[in-house]
Amino acid sequence: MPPVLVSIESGVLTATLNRPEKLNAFNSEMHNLLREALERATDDPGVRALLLTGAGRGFCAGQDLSERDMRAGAAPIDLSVSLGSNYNPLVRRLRALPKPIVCAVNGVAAGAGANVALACDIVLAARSASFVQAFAKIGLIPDSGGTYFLPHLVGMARAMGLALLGEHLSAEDAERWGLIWKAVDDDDLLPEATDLARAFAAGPTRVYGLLKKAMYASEGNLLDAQLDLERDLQREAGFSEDYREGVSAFMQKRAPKFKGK
Ligand code: LHQ
Repeated sequence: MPPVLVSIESGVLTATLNRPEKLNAFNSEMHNLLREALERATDDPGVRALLLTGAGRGFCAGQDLSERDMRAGAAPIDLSVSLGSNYNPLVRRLRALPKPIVCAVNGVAAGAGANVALACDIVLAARSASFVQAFAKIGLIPDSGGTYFLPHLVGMARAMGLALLGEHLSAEDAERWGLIWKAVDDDDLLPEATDLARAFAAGPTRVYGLLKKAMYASEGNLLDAQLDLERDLQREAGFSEDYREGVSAFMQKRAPKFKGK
């Protein structure tokens, strides 16, 4: 079985990390297939939303630790190569994808696996799932955006605790802390995440892309720059067919039929 399963239905591209015996830890083939899936999600106009999840009892355990020779005397490994060629492009791609990304965290999300989930736009997690910044436990610092996402999402005190202690944070606490959108009952996770992704795929998806751009740009902008950006992106939204349709549907008291244009 390929380490990433891809299917497209109702405008949603679902990418399922699929190395369940290793809790879907990343190897290079998984990176390659996920990159291809994200490229397809970006380029295919029939894809209007993305759903990312994992097969089996885990979401993703980060880097496959069994791939590296850590014996005494083995050549030291330059981890910046793997971050530069795989993890950083993945996080950048997720953030820049001009379509909404729903992440359904079906089980434990550890190391880079946790931070890849946090790079998605809306994170739902099964109540039995947990988030673990496992890095310090193996002598590393959080990567794949961890040192950025955590302080932004939950504040420095909690970010530091999560990173230094590497303890499991339950899905419910993750919701309570504002790390994720929602914790749901295990059996409801995939149906709820799929419904959400399908609703996005039937929504004004081009405008969602602009919304993502504005929202994420705010993390590096002061209010003045953000107001200018909103003005420019709203101009673009205002020229969209979906804006015309949204207002017409509202005035005619009917459901809008958005095309993502
Ligand atoms: C695994 C893994 C795994 C291989 C579970 N690899 N087999 C980026 C760039 C460059 C370099 C370095 O790093 C990075 C980013 C990173 O992601 S570094 C952080 C890597 N991840 C971790 O440190 C997490 C390691 N895993 C765990 O701590 C636990 O497995 C968690 C907490 C995820 C789950 O614990 P359990 O539910 O108790 O499951 P388990 O430990 O029994 O794992 C089940 C199997 O999966 C087991 O194999 P086995 O053959 O014994 O059944 C594990 O060896 C395997 N597995 N994670 N990352």
